[in-house]
Amino acid sequence: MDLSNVDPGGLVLGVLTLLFTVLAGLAVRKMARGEMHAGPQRDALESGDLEPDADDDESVAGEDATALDGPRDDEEPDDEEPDDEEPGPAAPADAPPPKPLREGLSKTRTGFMARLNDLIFKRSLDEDLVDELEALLVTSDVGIRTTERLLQDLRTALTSKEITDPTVVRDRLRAQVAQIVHRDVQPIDWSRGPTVVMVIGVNGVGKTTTIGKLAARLTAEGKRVVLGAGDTFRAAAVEQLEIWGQRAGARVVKGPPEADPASVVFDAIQQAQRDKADVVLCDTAGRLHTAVNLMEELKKVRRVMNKAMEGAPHEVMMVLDATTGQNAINQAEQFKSAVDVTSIALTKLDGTAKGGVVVAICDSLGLPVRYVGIGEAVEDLRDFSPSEFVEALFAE
Ligand SMILES: Nc1nc2c(ncn2[C@@H]2O[C@H](COP(=O)(O)OP(=O)(O)O)[C@@H](O)[C@H]2O)c(=O)[nH]1
Ligand SMILES: [Mg+2]
Repeated sequence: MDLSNVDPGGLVLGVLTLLFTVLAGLAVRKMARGEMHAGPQRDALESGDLEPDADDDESVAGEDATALDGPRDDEEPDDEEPDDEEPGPAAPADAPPPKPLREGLSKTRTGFMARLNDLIFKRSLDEDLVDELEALLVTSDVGIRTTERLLQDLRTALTSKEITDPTVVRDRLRAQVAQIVHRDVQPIDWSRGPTVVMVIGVNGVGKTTTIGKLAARLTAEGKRVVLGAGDTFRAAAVEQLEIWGQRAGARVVKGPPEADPASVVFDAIQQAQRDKADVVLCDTAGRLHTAVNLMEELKKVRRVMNKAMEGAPHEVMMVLDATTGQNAINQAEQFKSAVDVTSIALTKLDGTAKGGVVVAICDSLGLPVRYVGIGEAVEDLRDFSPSEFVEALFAE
């Protein structure tokens, strides 16, 4: 063969083109394999035979994860302004100072305290007053059993006409309420690297919002937070969590549409371990086709969390909506029998005149109330302080 006719430049170009084609082909095949990796992992979780450390660094979590400060380049954050239905946190820069708890309780205060004052200052202090107080407390969602406990001492004192000053009635009631809501609660230990919190509760109680507020607060404290989008029942729930995650600067780990929630939280915990995160907050569904399905799913999610990290979840926080009154107690009992609930977050105290439910919850569930929600903004999630609550409730 006579090589003198071959153009050397053309030869080099030809070889380079060939090399590029081969490399591109390899890359495409590798990407396709990465996508398909999610299937077997989910199947393994479903059958329950996934070993704790079975996942490797090619976990699907990384590909589905989104983060404000992390590897996120597929979406424009500006497109994700919250709408009226699913509001995000208020902008911290021009946010007004946090409203006092007393203001958040204003509906309860006018509903309960005004009626209490009406009763004790306008009626004679005798045993009939006990019946009136009983009716007031029960209609404020304190619950019958708790009401009886609260009024035990007052009943004796009023029947024997021992009390002559109305303010004494109020002070004694206040002392009784304080005694019931007071608990020595250990704060959450955030130093477990990561501390895993499973958030549960029926649809619409405020799980996602509470997670978002908590995430914002924890990242503001300098903690690294990962959110697990375990409510895969509705696509909107994942989007809502992503909005909060973006605002808070927390990575959101989600699965493909209709993913197995246990798989998503597994990935979230593993991602958090890789990220050396301090906290994983896992959202869950609150509604499935039947309550039995929901409870079974939550049990499975809990089991799989423990496979991802021994000891997880460290906290199972049940979110209750204060506006649902005594129903909230029934919900909590139902969830408690399925998963080991460790604490309560009580939302929407601002939206009810029946804040007495706090007293019933503290009295009857045997669980600490960790947080209360008194509005939709970030700063409206408060640590529940029993003394502050009693003070705000009984303030003149
Ligand atoms: N007023 C008020 N609204 C709240 C509070 N917490 C949550 N919400 C609202 O309750 C609605 C349902 O909340 P969401 O987090 O989506 O509930 P989820 O279905 O349990 O996740 C949303 O419109 C929230 O803004 C609160 O403390 N106060
Ligand atoms: Mg939700």
